[in-house]
Amino acid sequence: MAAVWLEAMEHAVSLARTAGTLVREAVQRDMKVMMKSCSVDLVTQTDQKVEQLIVKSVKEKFPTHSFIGEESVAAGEPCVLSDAPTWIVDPVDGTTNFVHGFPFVAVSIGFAVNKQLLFGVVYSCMDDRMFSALRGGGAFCDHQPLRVSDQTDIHQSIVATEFGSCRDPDVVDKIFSSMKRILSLPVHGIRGVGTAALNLCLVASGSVEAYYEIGVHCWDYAAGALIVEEAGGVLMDVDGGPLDLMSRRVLAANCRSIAEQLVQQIQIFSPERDDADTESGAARDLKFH
Ligand code: LIP
Repeated sequence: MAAVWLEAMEHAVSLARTAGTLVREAVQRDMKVMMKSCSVDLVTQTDQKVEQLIVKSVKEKFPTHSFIGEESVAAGEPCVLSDAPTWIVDPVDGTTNFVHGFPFVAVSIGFAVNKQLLFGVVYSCMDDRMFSALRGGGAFCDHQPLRVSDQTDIHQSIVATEFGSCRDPDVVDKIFSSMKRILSLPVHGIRGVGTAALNLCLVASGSVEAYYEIGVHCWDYAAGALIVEEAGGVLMDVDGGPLDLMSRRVLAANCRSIAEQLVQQIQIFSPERDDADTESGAARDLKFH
């Protein structure tokens, strides 16, 4: 691995810790909550402040690198994954949790070159845990190696998923229908902590066997996806095809057979791709409430 990528990863770990401290401090205070695409898609000044801090620092240290950030895209920046070294950042993953003081919030930093993820860093702010993975170098939580569960029987598994932030009735029906089918397999349980990044870290840690979601964004799952892969897990699209970072669909599991059985149960839908139309990001109004 080139020294410059290792340097970038070290910088990402340090930035995630600094950002996470800001997030943890902000939870205690009053916050101004704004809406993005709809009334349940929230953003706060902390999301914006933390992203600005990360962008500024990355641009100073690695001026030639590209950047995809949740709040930059919301403000109209393009969401394009080119071959350039690209930082893919969610400053506050679990914004709804953050707003409500529900204690699962993460800073997520993925890094790709030639469209391939090279490292992922997920800092769990509320319990001060640093998850990281470097391609080919394994996955770790606070320097302890991570390994996915060795369970191969889906009936003895926990599956993580989320309701997401789309309230279109057809989408809500599909989400419930998938959950009902999976629950009835049966599985031991369905869980979700409200952040894609931490759900993926739960797969990597062996606490749940799988996680899937449709409607998330690349900044929610880029870093966690590599952490799962490096912990020995498998990644795919919810339709069983290869994972696509721009498709807004992710399925991660401890083993291929559990992933493939979930594919049979998931009701597919296709949100607009992250790279479909950068105009839609620019057109988003932020509404205060
Ligand atoms: C969140 C994701 C979560 C999803 C939410 C939201 P945010 O990201 O991590 O998995 O269910 O709808 O997209 O907006 O908190 O960064």
